[in-house]
Amino acid sequence: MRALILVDLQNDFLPGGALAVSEGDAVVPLANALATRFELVVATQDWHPPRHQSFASQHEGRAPGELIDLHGLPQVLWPDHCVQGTFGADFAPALDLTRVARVFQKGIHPEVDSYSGFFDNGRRHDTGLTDYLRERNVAEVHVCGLATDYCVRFTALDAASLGFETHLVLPACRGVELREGDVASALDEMAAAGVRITS
Ligand code: VGL
Ligand code: ZN
Repeated sequence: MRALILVDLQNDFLPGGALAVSEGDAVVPLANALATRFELVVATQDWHPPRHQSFASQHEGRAPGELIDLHGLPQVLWPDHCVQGTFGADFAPALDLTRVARVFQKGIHPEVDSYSGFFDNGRRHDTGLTDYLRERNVAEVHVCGLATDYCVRFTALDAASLGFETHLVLPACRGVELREGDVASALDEMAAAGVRITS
């Protein structure tokens, strides 16, 4: 069985959102079209409590884009985004949710960020996605969404490390590109980990 994983297609990552990804909105129609070609479609949703520690606003004198140590893990500080229950955390209105069998929320623990749809960045909490896919005999996953250099990257890397044959649908991804080259190095890293990049 093959599954499609739609990563974080939420208002805050679209142009005009709190953590806008350039051309993020271009991904949505592609995701809708892809979804018709898979028997199983799941989505991840960045879903932070209001004072999540990945927010620069929670660290005196810090600005978005800065790197800190958060309980022993490197943490990029972000603008407040995808706060539970807000418009920014909602899925893009143009996303066809009728084909999404289940949503996996992440980033819910205030003290640790969670880029991957499988585990948090410290690999302490599991979203349940691994078991969900294994119970349905999924052997192959295709990943797309936002953002290529953060949540898409870590979701694909975890999928590959868990033994799923993992494909990245590159045209249906866009990156944050905090620093120039971040998307290119993310693609190199994924390819080196066995992720197949489809264009
Ligand atoms: C993401 C930064 C912070 C993402 C989520 O969806 O790629 N990036 N939270
Ligand atoms: Zn986040």
